Amino acid sequence: MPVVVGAATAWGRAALAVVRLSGDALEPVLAGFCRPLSGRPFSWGRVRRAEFFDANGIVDDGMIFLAKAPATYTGEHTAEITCHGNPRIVQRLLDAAIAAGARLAEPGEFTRLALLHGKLDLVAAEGVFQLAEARTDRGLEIARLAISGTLQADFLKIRSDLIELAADLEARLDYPADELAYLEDDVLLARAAAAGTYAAQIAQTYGAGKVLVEGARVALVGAVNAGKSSLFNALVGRRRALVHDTPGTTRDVLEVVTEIGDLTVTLLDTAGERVTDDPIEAAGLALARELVGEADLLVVVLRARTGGPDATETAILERTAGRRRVIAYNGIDREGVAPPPPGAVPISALQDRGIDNLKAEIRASLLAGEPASGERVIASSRQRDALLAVSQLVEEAVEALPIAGPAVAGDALTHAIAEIDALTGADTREEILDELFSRFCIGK
Ligand SMILES: Nc1nc2c(ncn2[C@@H]2O[C@H](COP(=O)(O)OP(=O)(O)OP(=O)(O)O)[C@@H](O)[C@H]2O)c(=O)[nH]1
Ligand SMILES: [Mg+2]
Repeated sequence: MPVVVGAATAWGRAALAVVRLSGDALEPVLAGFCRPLSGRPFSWGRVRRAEFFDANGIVDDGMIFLAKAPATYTGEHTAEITCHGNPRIVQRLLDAAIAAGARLAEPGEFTRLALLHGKLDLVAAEGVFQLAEARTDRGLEIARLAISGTLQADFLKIRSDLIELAADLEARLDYPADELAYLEDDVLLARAAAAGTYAAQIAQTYGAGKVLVEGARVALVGAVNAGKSSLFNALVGRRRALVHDTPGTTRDVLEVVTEIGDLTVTLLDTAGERVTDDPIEAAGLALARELVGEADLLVVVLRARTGGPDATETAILERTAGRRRVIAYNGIDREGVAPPPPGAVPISALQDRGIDNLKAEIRASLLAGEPASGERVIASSRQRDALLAVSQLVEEAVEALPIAGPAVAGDALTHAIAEIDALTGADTREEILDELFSRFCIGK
């Protein structure tokens, strides 16, 4: 394997930075740009002070730690260089390592090597990614569930349950009942259903898990003049969006990252809805619809009035009924307005009233389905999709057994097991890995 090199720390100014190398032919590469300050040669398992150089002379001095394969993160020989935290220094060290025979690591390549050498399973590798991403303490806990092997063990338990049931079905086809004792149908069905239900239960935690790890995208939507931009400013805590009593003020989509409780939220302000002949406004509405489609939660802003919602608002409420949403009834400071419709949160963006209530609703809605601390939560859409497929296939097996018989039911279970193998990495197809590791930073 060639030696790969990457910056393991973020690209910026800091006290220190770390450059990492991995590969079996590590020593000749190091000799090309590092030398020990003590004069004694580098040795495995030791931290040494060192000087780093390139063709133009000394670049920096720092520490170097050499670890011998296979007891390393990647399973290959590795070196970790700690230098001063200046991107120019890091760039020159990377270039010097490349000139000495290394290759620049791909995103996530160190973790991919670890996977390749059996140091990590696929679920734990995702945990490594989540650990760097996590925006909350619960997010860190979720990443630990993946890294520690707890999740993997659960997935393998579902797998072993299904293997047992599939084997039972298989045996029924090959051997008559008087030769072997089989599970009663209802016992087998109950066990299969339990495994499928458990898979579905874990899958359902994805929405909350993703929010806790990665944060959420929340879009403000509503008719023109509802007070979306005013609310946007109130939620962000500063005047960021233009507010005006002319309907159609907002055209472009505005995005600001803010905190709602302990959650990191990317808040989107969008153009208000109305029928329009103006091509720019229409383009703004089309852009809003596209970006709103990807949001984790909608805040539907209704304008408080003396009557109920108007036709545009009614259409928006109907269209968003299937989405995760919170309804804000804005402008309760206005004279003689009707009480809020059921479930809507009364607010005044102008007077900063009800905003904390609304934030609490947004947070609760984003975390709906979050199990108690310590229980299984996932934050990977890949895991969610696989678990949903497992539960679906198990359901098919359960339905098939009494009608179509053990061959068809067994076939569905075999497919479910294959899904779990893809999930845990027993089946490490290249495209799964490419998809996964493309999301990593280089040097991880
Ligand atoms: N009385 C009162 N007026 C408000 C409140 N919120 C917003 N307004 C006023 O309503 C008008 C429209 O507010 P915006 O925040 O620009 O509304 P918008 O929904 O962003 O409008 P568009 O961008 O045109 O879709 C402005 O004159 C605001 O000052 C409120 O809570 N109470
Ligand atoms: Mg606006």
